[in-house]
Amino acid sequence: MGSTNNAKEQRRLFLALWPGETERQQMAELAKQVAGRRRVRDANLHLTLVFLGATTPEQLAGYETALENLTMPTLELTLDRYGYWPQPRLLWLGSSCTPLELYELVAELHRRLRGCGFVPERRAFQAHITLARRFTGRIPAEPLAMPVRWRVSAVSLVESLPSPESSCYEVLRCWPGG
Ligand code: 2AM
Repeated sequence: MGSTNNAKEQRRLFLALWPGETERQQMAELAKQVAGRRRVRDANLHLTLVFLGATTPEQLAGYETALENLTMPTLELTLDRYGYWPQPRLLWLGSSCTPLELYELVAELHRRLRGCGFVPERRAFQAHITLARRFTGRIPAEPLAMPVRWRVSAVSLVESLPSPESSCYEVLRCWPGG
């Protein structure tokens, strides 16, 4: 029938800030220090802005149209603290002072996506980079001695692809200018 509700046609997608190599290496080093072998793969480190979930080709086309002409200021994030969420046992890297512009960017993404039927998550956005899942080690209480400074100027559309060990992420395109 060619139905787009066919699960095979759906792709698991999210919008994220995707680190450049320098920041990725710094994040990866921290993950190695605090989480050792339980850490997220280096190549998977990112900051999710909006989780789109299972997406049909039609939804994707709508989202891409909605995000055309997206502009964003250059943001500088200072990643200076660790956090831990006990329920998913998730150890993360974040900022003690998330810039207002980042919240505004997420609100703008929601506004554009709502226009084509996307229903954002109800829980409040909390900027974090997952360093380890199912984490059981010592949770660092002290702030980072050397914060990671991360200048971001683009939003990436990322696909989560299943792989035998953990998900594998592929950047499909970026805004602005992708
Ligand atoms: P997490 O790292 O806090 O688990 C790909 O799964 C990305 O989307 C991850 O960064 C994940 O965040 C994020 N995400 C947000 N909401 C999600 C959801 N409901 N299910 C799965 N991943 C979600």
